[in-house]
Amino acid sequence: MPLSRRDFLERSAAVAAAGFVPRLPSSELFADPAPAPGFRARPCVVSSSNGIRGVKVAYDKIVAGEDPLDAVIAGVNIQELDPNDQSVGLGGLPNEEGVVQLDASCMHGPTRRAGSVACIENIATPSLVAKAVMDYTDHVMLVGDGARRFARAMGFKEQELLTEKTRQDWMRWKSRLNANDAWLDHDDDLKIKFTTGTINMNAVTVTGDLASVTTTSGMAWKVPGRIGDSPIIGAGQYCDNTVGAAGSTGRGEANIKTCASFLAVEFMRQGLAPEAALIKTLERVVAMTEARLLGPNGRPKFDLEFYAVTKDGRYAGATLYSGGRFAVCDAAGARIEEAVYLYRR
Ligand code: SD4
Repeated sequence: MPLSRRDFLERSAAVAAAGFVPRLPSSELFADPAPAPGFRARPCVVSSSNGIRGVKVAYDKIVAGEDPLDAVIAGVNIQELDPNDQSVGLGGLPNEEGVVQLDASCMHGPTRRAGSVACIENIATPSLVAKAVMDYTDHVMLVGDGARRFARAMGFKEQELLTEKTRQDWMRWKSRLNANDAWLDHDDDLKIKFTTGTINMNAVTVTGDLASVTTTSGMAWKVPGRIGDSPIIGAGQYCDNTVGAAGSTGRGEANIKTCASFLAVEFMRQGLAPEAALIKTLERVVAMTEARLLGPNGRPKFDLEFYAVTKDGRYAGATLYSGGRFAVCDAAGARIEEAVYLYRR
């Protein structure tokens, strides 16, 4: 005979009062196997292809015994401070009002901590500000003016991040927006119409300690205040010291909806190789894509890239469309490799 709700509640209360309700502490529910004694990983750093200089810097640091998060942040700082990389930090493409607004986040596997800043202005290295949020506050995420003021308090120097080149690109974009507005069109070709860029970098040390970081100027010409996936823990990057780390570049709006870096790490936790984990993650992204962003063949009109490393040092890069590349550095040196993909272009 089925139990009425009242009977059920009464019985449950009696069982609970008698102390018989089976309960597992969450640490046991989610326990991951501890590495075997003598465990050794293959140290490795993996990143988006613009990190080809940075992966070497980060790799040299982790094999010298430095902390994996300090190592990957040093790796991405190269791009953040390079005025010619128009996808991050100094020289990053601005929002529609010509203001550079940056996003970054990081995770430190061994201590299970995370930090993030979003929509921060005037600070060239938001990855370091994200780490400062992690190191010096009880918070995980600071945005906008609060993030900038925090950075100042931590000793970061403010500077204009719009370079002459990005200012001109922005003005060209603006003048071409509408043939009937008051801006005269330039004669020169507009090379940059709508671009994305970003750097994500993940590392594993010889002892299997992991870290991840993502930093970006986001989508060029975005609506002021727009925040992408890069500063969202679990979207722009994610790291679990028992499993691996993953991060992303590309259309952030697609990534946010699937918490895709978290998902990729969870697929690796289930035992999938990094390539398979990233492909399954891309399939989820496609399944969650709204109709207006699908072409007639049912495939997304945007691209999205993922990078992952496992606790034992296996790695992968994956893209929606063929032709994607990523950077890696391990004992064999720094190099660019072809990413696995979901669709042939
Ligand atoms: C964003 N994911 O803000 C970033 C942009 C990017 O390659 O990665 N572009 O959505």
